[in-house]
Amino acid sequence: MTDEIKRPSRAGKEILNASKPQIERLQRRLFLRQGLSLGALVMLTGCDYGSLAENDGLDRLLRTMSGFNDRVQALLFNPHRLAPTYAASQITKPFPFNAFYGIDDAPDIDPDAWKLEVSGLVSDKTPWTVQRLRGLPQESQITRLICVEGWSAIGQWSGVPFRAFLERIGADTTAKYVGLKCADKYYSSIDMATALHPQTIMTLDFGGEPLPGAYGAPMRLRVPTKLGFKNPKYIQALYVTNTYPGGYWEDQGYNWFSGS
Ligand SMILES: Nc1nc2c(c(=O)[nH]1)N[C@H]1C(S)=C(S)[C@@H](COP(=O)(O)O)O[C@H]1N2
Ligand SMILES: [Mo]
Repeated sequence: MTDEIKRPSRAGKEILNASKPQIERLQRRLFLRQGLSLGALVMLTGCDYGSLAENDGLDRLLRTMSGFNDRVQALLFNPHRLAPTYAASQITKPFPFNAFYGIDDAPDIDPDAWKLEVSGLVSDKTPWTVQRLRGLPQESQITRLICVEGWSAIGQWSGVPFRAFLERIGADTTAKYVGLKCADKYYSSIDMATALHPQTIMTLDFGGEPLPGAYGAPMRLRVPTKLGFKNPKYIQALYVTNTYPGGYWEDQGYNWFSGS
């Protein structure tokens, strides 16, 4: 597989008419084999997720992209570029559940007893309750969650913009990473530029209702500029750090940046 992609060739302008299975294969290949994300591809080709889904030239693109890595992707990240948004009529129902286990084993957390621990490079380490988070300004988005396993789905998520929260707790926003720890032992981390991105939200509601158990209750991070696995559910603790925190899938070889 990697042998095919030694030679860089022309950029992704020539992409035409791919089918949905081809796109799904592309996502998987970019991600697992080349260490590249759909988001990076999107950045480099200048097309959005929507137009990508109607286009092709996958092998050529793979060759073009194969030399890039996390560092390059981080440099390419445009903190002002927004992920595409959708109409309410486009929301995917039923919305898929995904985790590294089956739905029956999803954590069942009492939102009234839940506390979010905050640590690392922040001045206020007071734990947060759902009620206190709901007291902060809320934002809503209809965006697409893209899973590396080859599916995507559109949903509506609302909650506290992560930037507002980080500012509120006196986070050192010059630090490199925000690490996130979940009740199911899942963990992930994002770069600070992505943490401060206007569409990165601490999600409390899904489809206008409190986040259901399957989708990460009581709080998950929604990061529409990144692939699904960088959207941790059931978050219990977060920390700001300059030490690379890794992640559940990231530590098994998935590309860490995985975003646009
Ligand atoms: N805590 C936790 N968060 C997680 C995961 C997980 O296994 N545990 N899986 C990730 C993956 S791979 C995807 S695609 C999305 C799926 O989110 P959904 O169940 O809302 O569709 O959650 C992400 N967040
Ligand atoms: Mo995923």
